[in-house]
Amino acid sequence: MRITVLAGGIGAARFLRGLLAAAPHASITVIGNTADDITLFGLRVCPDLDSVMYTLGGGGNEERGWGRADETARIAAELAAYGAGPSWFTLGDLDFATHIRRTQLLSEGKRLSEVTRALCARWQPGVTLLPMSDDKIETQVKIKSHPERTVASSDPEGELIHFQEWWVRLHASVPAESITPVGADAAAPAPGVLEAISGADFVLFPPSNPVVSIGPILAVPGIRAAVAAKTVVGVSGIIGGAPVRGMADACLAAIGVETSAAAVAAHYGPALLNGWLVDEQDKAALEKAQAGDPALAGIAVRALPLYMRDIPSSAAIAQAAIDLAKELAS
Ligand code: FO1
Repeated sequence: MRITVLAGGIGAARFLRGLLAAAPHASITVIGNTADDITLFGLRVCPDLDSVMYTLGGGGNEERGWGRADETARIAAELAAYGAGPSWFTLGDLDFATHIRRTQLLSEGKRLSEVTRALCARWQPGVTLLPMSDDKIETQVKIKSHPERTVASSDPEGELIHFQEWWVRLHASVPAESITPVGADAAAPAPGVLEAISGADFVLFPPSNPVVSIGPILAVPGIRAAVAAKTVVGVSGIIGGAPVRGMADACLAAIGVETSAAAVAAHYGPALLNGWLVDEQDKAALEKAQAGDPALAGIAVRALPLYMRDIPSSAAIAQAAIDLAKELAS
């Protein structure tokens, strides 16, 4: 069985751990979002790729879902003592080594896909991890005013900031006027990405953020069409009308989509999505689909417990996604 998964960070990493438990013999390719990537202290940081790599490789911080386990922050403290910022984004000491090695390989002329393969050679995540593109794509958020500046943006159109500044520094508390994966339209899928999609038995969307994780992957030319040609099953990251983790509601508001499992399925749309798993609290989505709601027409919706508390509960969700995909593909 060949499965291809489009992935953001924490939610995807936990789902993938369940998928590996549910389908230990499957060949799994993960296409990771790189639009969250940022250069700090001259080092290239790839949060979503690293969350997947560390979590599946057994070295991730379990509570936070990003960075390394047993981490310290002595380098960050030294940098702060030099007055070097930013101070709002903490890189741990062990994590720093990953970014140093990545940047070293990139500066030797290697592509991000090659560098990711080299880093995964150490972590052995049990999946093939591919960045969505080797080209630079950066999610930028347009905001009207910045609480840490005394004045609102002088540009009446608003101010563009890096996604991480909006997400981590501002905790998404300032409404986003727009969220754009800048550079996506001119980017190419990384080597192996389109082949992994076309060669898969089915494609899965984990409970990742539809706007800033799955959205940028689909925005890379060629990926959406390749995915749409396959059987696709998604897992809702919205449970009971709220994101399980993170601030996906602030992202959905920016694109005018309601924070509900049904609205996210309609946002992906029947042209892309064949099956959709929702939590038992969100049976409204199931009822809407059964009542023939045109926004959900053709999407098979199933309800089951969707909280990923541990590996067995994540594996049960992954197994339900596999079962639905097999049913829809037959
Ligand atoms: N998220 C935070 O909320 N605060 C941090 O200081 C922070 C540091 C960090 C360092 C490395 C890394 O790979 C991820 C990190 N994250 C941090 C998480 C991350 O920025 C976001 O959760 C994701 O980009 C959203 O998918």
